[in-house]
Amino acid sequence: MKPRILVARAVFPQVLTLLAQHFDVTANQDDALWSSAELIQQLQGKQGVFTTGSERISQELLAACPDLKICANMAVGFNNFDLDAMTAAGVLGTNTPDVLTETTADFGFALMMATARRMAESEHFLRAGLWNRWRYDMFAGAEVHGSTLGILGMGRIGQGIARRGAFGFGMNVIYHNRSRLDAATEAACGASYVSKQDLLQRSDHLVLVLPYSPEAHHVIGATELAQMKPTASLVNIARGGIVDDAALAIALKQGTIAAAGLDVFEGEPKVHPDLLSVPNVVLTPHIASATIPTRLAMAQLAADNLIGFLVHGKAVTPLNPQVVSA
Ligand code: 8YV
Repeated sequence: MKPRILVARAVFPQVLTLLAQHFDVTANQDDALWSSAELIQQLQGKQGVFTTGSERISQELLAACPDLKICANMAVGFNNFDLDAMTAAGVLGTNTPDVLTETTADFGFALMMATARRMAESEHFLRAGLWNRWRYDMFAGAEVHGSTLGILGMGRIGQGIARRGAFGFGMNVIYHNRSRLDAATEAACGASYVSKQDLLQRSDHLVLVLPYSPEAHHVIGATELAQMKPTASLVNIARGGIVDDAALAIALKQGTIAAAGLDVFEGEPKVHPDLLSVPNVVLTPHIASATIPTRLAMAQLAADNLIGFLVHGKAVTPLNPQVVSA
């Protein structure tokens, strides 16, 4: 008998076809959004689940789904997993690193440029029929080339953004991270390590790429925003909750910083109403990894993790491999 799995959200049909070769698959191609009680119900008798960042795997869910052996997230971030509870319950978690690095770095850089050069704000002005003449300072933004790019969180995606800035745009790239990179990696991405305070004070464009954790909650709030340059822009492609969105809306209104670009939000898909009414912010709906080849590679890797583990006993990108060796 084939193992039974749940694919919790709509996914590329070819990935479902691949999964169906190995598993008895329950799919959700209508992309219904289930409550945790509904997810628990759908998971009864399932050994594996294909999740996205939107499905929370909690201790309660694990306790109610004793057959579950693996949760394969189609995301590099896994803050929707209670990984400690999964390890304690003997459930493997997997994510999708590497396949989205360059695509996400492209987007982070694009969002930084759109924010600095006021692309969304000026486009709205044009669409509203307000453009009736050229003016010397109309939507004058901040310089990108030659300016200082700050990166908070220097993992694979942060390094990709650093390379783009240093070698593509002649930017002075500084970063802060929990641990400093080795000299060769710093040189390969053209970045210098600074304290968090220096990063806040010196960046013309500050891009956040750190993973979410309770320690990272509101790492950028009113106090940090007050340390930034009034001409600076802030970009968050990491996770909602890393920035205090209410404090950011106030900072944007008051001119504490010049502009922001946000792809992730606290409590998304809800967006803080004050962010919707300030003009100097570019807002996108969590699409940093969204190209078809990359999303397909992510879905395929999540599927390979399910097949690798449930069929061959070895996942490709496990998060808590100690579960398997235990
Ligand atoms: C996903 C992401 O699209 O990989 C991540 O961590 O944030 C995005 O690439 C999103 O989490 C849906 O799974």
